[in-house]
Amino acid sequence: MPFPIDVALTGDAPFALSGATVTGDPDAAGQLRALVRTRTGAELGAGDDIALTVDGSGAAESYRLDVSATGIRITGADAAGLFYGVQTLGQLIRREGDSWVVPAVRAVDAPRFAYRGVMLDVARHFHDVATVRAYIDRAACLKLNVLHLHLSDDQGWRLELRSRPELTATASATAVGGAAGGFYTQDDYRQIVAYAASRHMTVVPEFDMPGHTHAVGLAYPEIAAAPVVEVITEGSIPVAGEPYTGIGVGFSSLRIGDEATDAFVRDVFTELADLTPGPWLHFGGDESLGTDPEDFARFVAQASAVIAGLGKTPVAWHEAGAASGLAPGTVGQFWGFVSPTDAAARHARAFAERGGRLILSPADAIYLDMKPTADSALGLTWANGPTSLARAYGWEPTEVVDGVGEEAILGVEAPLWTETVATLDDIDALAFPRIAAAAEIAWSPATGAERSWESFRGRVGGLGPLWTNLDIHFPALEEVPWTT
Ligand code: TNX
Repeated sequence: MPFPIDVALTGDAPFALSGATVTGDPDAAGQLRALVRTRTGAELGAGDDIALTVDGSGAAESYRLDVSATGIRITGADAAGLFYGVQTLGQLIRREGDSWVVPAVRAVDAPRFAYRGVMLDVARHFHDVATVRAYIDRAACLKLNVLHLHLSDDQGWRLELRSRPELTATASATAVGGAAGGFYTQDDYRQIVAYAASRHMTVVPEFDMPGHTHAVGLAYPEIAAAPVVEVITEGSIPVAGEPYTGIGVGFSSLRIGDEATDAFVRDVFTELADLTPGPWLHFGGDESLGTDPEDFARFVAQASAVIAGLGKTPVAWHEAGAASGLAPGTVGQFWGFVSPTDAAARHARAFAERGGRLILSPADAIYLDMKPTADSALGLTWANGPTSLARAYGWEPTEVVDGVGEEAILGVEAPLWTETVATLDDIDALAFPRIAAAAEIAWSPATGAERSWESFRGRVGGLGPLWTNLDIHFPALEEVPWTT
């Protein structure tokens, strides 16, 4: 999981893990040792039963895996590919009587899409570095390679900036429902980025603008427009200058066309670019319902140009496609439904027409914050929820937006908004097992004998013991035949 391009049993006897040894790439060997220890309790010694190599040949992130009765070889095209081969091996470990074995298989594997993401909203509820690391581990073992961090919203600003210390000083203390807030120091953020890199994940940071900026107004009232409370359909009414702890959206906006706002945008993205080694910076652009459309277009042109000028690729939610001045090459993140409205499809296509590509996050399929079942205690339902695992699995990226085919698709991302999500257990309860559906859609070939709901649900069920060993508190959805 996700299913490989090609995998077959060889007919050989299985490889016995008891007393086995490992050699080769030290990072991958360390990761395999930890995985085997977690799964079986056994320690791999030093020696060449299991050989882990990077050989530089093949597609980016690809690997080959050969298991026979006498040894295991994993060869990655690059370090990421080797890491993914180790994850596949971890999933193959099983009990046979009293021992742990790996069935004799040969696999050849590479990803379909280069961008395979999860998003964590750390603004509605703050999630500390330990929680983010745990989420990175969960995503990486499913061969996901991007962590998008939603670092600012109406409820709080979550990253310390040297150029703008007022943001975290005045606008980070609270969260939805009056929960405690928090923020990442620059060291925290660097730690997250480095930890993600060690699991072959790139961090895509987002400061959401020009809407979703009520918190900015706590620090800089002069650049915040008055709240447009008429647009709120859910949650409490905001008051300018006071922290917002409700879950309403769309009411806030920066004041556009003001020199102080321009300076703010330049400062925050310049510092974010300095802190971020990855190629992408996300500037939001969603649900700016309280922003005049012409101002919105002006803002999108400006913010995307600032980011492009910093040598980064701008990313924005699909509404930003409405702006004719969008910087060429900006990546769009589509969050409409699997059958989109005309406007959502048109806005998404606009990115491709300007030389950018699309990240697909159809809300009624892979929004991890939708309730998985009607009786689930956590989650929202606005995106045609509850969203079953079957629905999360049953969509194809090239069939969502007319005119946006394989070439125009950068990848797939599963967002987890956190209005109802306060702890790692909450994250597990909503992300699992649907995160596996996102991973398979992002990684595996679109078609093949095992690309079916029946195969998928069986393979999800087979991961139950591994996820339990990894201390993932997944809900035992009735859609899945769980292996116990
Ligand atoms: C819509 S999707 C939002 C978020 C909310 C989410 C809740 C998107 C780009 N914006 O502000 O948190 O719905 O599901």
